[in-house]
Amino acid sequence: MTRPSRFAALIVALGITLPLHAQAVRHPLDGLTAREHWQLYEILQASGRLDSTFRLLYAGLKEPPKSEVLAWTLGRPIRREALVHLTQGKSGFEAAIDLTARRVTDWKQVPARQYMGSRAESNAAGALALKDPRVRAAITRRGITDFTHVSCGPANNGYFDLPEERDRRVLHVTCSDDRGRVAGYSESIDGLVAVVDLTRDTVLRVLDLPGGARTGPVGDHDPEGVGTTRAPLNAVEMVQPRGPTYTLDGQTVTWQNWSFHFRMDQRLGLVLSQVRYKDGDRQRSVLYQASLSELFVPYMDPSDPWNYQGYFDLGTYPSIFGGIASSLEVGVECPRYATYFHSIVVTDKGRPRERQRTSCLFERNGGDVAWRHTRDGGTITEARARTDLVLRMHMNAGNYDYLFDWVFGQDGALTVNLGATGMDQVKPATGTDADTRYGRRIADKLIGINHSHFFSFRLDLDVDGPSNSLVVEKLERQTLPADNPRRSIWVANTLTAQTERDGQRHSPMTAPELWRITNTGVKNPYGDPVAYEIEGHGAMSLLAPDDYMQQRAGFTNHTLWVTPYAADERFAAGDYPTNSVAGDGLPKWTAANRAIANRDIVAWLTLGFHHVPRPEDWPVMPTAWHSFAIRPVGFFAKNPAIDLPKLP
Ligand SMILES: [Cu+2]
Repeated sequence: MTRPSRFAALIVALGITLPLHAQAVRHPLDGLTAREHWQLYEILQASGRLDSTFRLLYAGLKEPPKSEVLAWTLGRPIRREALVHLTQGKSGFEAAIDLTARRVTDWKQVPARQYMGSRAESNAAGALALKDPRVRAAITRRGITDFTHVSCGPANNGYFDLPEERDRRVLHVTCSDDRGRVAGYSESIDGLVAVVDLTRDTVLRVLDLPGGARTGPVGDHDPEGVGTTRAPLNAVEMVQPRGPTYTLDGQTVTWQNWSFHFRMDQRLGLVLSQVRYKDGDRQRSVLYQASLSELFVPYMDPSDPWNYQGYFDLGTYPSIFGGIASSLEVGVECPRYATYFHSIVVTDKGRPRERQRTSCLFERNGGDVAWRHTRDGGTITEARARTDLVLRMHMNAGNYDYLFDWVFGQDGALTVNLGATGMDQVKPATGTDADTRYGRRIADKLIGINHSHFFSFRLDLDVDGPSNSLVVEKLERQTLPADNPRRSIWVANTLTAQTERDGQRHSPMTAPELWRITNTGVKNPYGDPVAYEIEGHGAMSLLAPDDYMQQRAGFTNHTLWVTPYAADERFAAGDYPTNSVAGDGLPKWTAANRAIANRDIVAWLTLGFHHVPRPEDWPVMPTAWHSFAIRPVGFFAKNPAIDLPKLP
């Protein structure tokens, strides 16, 4: 190993930033470069399909076929294609573009009400509501006479397949008053909803609920308004004076025995591909690909507009958020010595816009132990310090902020830590018992509404190759014969999932299960098939099966799903979850109950949690962590971290 120069060390100590999009394409799964964004724009324009009303909502890499990527080696030609979502007039479209052949290869209309959201649409819906005399009268009745700072916008993308909604873009719009505010969300004008049909540019109805009186200022979210801050700590800082131990080749990272490729997608965020582990002389495949697939947040208040609030954040908001990844603050959200990566998002007329520092990569030694043992009566301790490699992204999803850490361990485990912070959605208190039926008092005159968060992670595990199976180990009680002093033990009963229905799993506390993705064609030294286990904070919906909102987020029916690999099955709630019909995505694909044993399979993990807000969640929530991991099970012959060196 060569020691980095003093100059290199200095650069690293201060943190470096790399614009992913300015680099030449080096790998078939690299994200679109800025130049490629302009290419797709030119190709779309030349196709004659655009009129002056077009608005691009998403542009990203259309991945080459998996077989092609697996067969690709450095120096061979790279197929480059793009996928674009756009609106034009009152319709949404999805286009596939071959950047090399310079032509549009696919152009299809998105179901009329299901295209992604855009700021322009939100503004249009808000403007329609705000000029409606019924809305203005209702606002005036609440004592607001200065409309200068009143604004309206869609609160949700709920859809119940009601006659007024079918084939129409119908949004429930609420209004707020920004007057006197410094930061954060404006005061909601409670009990007032305009149901807007953007297909016909009309306000269908105005709901002005009794008791929906203005209840006064709701407090601010300006951190400066918090008052005095406590004395700062003496500095505690991680440093890595000799620079990182990982190497970067384009967007491919090599660290310890791990290697992987990553890119930033405007809709999915971080997409990790070709995750491998070097085991002696062998480069062993663990994952072909892993990423978030969808995020769903349903609220639990029966009154309009709350009953419409069920957010599919990835499917609806990539354009409104300007890409789901937000900029990271150096030294606060990642260590100063991290490598920071810029990425780009498409703006509505096709121009690529750089978002700075949307991901970061760093090694972390948090003072933790990889393994230790004390023997000989405590006189001899063998211990090794643990270092992780962290790839991080923060997502700003309106009021919420989510942190995603992909953590590579020296023990062969890959852990995803998911932090939820940001702000609760609130409504003004009424002072009646109803306040705490659907939420909790979390600040003066404020109710935080109950809700759930569900994340679907798409995990295309290829454990020592694509041909894998799901093996379920059910931990079950075994009663023992009378001649044994014990009455019972538990045993792991093994089931190999044959079809998708076998692959739909839950793991309640009372009937725990372990889920292993195994390769029966590759045995470890002890004669057992190699495997990686998926374990984590699974959660399931508490909603009724005939609740339409639940049916639109059918991926929350199960903690684990396993499907045969299909290139066009990427989004757990369907390609177009905005105002979608029931059952799209995983429930639809798995209805055929396809075979999943000994073939290329994809695991879908639903991570989730239910949230009853508390005063400590206001004005900004402390970060709450949930996680899952994939861990080797018989993949290695022994603890792969046993060779960690002693610190000098
Ligand atoms: Cu929450």
